[in-house]
Amino acid sequence: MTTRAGFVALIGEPNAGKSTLTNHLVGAKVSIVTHKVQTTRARIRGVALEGDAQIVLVDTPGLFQPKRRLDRAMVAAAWGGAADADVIVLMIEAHRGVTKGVKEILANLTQVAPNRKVALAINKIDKVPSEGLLQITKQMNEAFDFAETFMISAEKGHGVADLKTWLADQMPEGPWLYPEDQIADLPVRMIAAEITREKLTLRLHQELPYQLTVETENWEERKDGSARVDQMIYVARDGHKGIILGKKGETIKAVSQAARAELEEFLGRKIHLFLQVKVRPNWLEEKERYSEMGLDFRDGNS
Ligand SMILES: Nc1nc2c(ncn2[C@@H]2O[C@H](COP(=O)(O)OP(=O)(O)O)[C@@H](O)[C@H]2O)c(=O)[nH]1
Ligand SMILES: [Mg+2]
Repeated sequence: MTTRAGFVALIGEPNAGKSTLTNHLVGAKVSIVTHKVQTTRARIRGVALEGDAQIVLVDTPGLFQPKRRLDRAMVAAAWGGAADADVIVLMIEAHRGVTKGVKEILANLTQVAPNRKVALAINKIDKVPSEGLLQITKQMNEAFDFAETFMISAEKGHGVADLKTWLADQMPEGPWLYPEDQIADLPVRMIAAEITREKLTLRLHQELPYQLTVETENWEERKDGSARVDQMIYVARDGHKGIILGKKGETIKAVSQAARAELEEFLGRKIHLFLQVKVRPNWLEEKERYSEMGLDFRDGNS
C-alpha cells in the first residue's frame, strides 16, 4: 500500500474556528477552544487519518494586527506554520464575510507561501442563510486563486468530511510521520497546561486571560499508575491573583476540578493536580515564558 503524509496549516482571523476544525478532523480534543479571541498561542499539531493518508493539522494562532510582544510572537508562529505546510486552509467566518482582516491575510498569503496550494473554508455556515455564501465565495475567489472552496460548520460537522477527503488527496506520497495511534504532537506537560489555561479562560473576563500563562512545573509518576502534576499560573498583577483565587479560593478550586477531570479523561488515568498562582509583573517580556509556550521570543521584537 502506498501511504501519504503531509502538513496542513489552518490559518485565519482569531475565532474563525481553526481549533474547532482541528479537533473535529482529529476526532478528539487536541486544541483548546473558547469563545474568546487569541486562545491558541502556539502551533498545535493534531494528527488525522483518512484512508492511506496521514494529515498533520497545524492549528495556528489567529492572524491579526499585532501590537504587543506576545501578539507578534503568535502571529509569527502562525505565518511560520503556513510557510512550512504542504497545503494551507484559510478559514473565514460566514456571518462576518470578507473583513478587513481577511483582506490583509490575502495580501500576505502570496508573499509568505508562494506556489502553495490554498483552500478556502467558509466556516459557521450554520449561522447564515445559504444565499449569502455564494456572494462570499465569489468575492474571495476573485481576490485569490483558491484551489478549492468548502462551506463547513466545524462545530456541527457539516462539510468536514468532504474537506478531509480532499486534504487526504493532496498529501504527498511518503511514509507516515507519526505512529498510527498518535493524535497530537505536543508534550503532555504542555497539553496539561493548555487544559488549565482553557478552564481559566472560560471562567475569567476581559483581558485577564491574555495576561496569564500556565506552566507545568513538575510531573511525578506514582506507583499506583496515577501522576502528581504541579502547575504554576503566572499573572502580571497583584489584583489578578485575587481574581483567579476567587472568594475563599472557589474560582481556582473549580478550575482545578474541571482541568483535572479533562486531563484524566485525556490520559485515561488518575491525576492529582495542584495549582499555584504567582505574580510576575514582567512575564510577558520573559524569554523563558515564550519557550514554555512553544513560541520564539525573538519573533516578538518589533
Ligand atoms: N456557530 C458556530 N460556531 C463555531 C463554529 N466553529 C467554531 N465555532 C465557535 O467559534 C469560537 C471560536 O472557535 P475556535 O475554534 O477557538 O477559533 P480559533 O480562534 O480560530 O481557533 C468558539 O466559541 C467555537 O465554539 C461553527 O461551525 N459554528
Ligand atoms: Mg484556536
